[in-house]
Amino acid sequence: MAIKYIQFQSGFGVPNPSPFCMKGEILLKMAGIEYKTKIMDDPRKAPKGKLPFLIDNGNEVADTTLIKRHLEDKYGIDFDAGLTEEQRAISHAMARMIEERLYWVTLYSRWIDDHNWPIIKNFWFGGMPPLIRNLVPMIAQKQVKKGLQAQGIGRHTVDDIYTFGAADLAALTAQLCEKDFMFGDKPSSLDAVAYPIIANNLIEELPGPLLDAAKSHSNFAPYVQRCGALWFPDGQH
Ligand SMILES: N[C@@H](CCC(=O)N[C@@H](CS)C(=O)NCC(=O)O)C(=O)O
Repeated sequence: MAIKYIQFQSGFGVPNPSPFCMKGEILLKMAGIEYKTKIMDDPRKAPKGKLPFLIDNGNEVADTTLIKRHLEDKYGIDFDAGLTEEQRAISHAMARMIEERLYWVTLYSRWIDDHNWPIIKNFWFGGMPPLIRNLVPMIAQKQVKKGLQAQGIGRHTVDDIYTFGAADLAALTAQLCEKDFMFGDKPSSLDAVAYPIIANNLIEELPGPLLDAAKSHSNFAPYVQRCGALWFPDGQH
């Protein structure tokens, strides 16, 4: 029985507007495991209130780090085969940087930024019945604000937040350098984390300091194209 992979809908010209949903799907593709995608709109219905998650033979695995571990343990995959211990350590640290900070700056740029919020609001909630079309996004935005405060990033000035994000993108452009993938000519687990966040920060429809920073790195656009051609040759899924 094929694995069921539950994630958000596509949009904004990227395979998924959620970098975590892209990551989980790329891991499945890298592992060469058959899966079927199911779209879920409301993450509150997910086992841990966040997407993505997968169901493998009745076993629910929620969180992309646990999905990665599940694929490694159950199917004997080593996403980082060929990397040295030092490279694995760098990969681990960079993945944490992306997921624990750059992701939050990206979230801020979408849900708090005055220009981008109406676009995001329309994307996620525009299809709702008129009576709740304004109420639900207001509640959801409040939740995101709370999350940004709890994580810590929301306590900084706008300038500092975007400067943190730009520094993370600068670290990624330096790591990628002239290589095809983060650690050479073969993709590894860091590409499953880096490509989604870079692609998501190159969305022209969502302008701002993060897009400017991402566009200033000339190796990003070809990298996104290369990874997209490899994992999402049809554009979306
Ligand atoms: N640590 C989780 C993070 C997943 C995550 O943050 N998903 C976001 C979408 S990118 C989500 O579902 N957010 C909904 C919410 O927080 O209510 C993972 O690695 O899967």
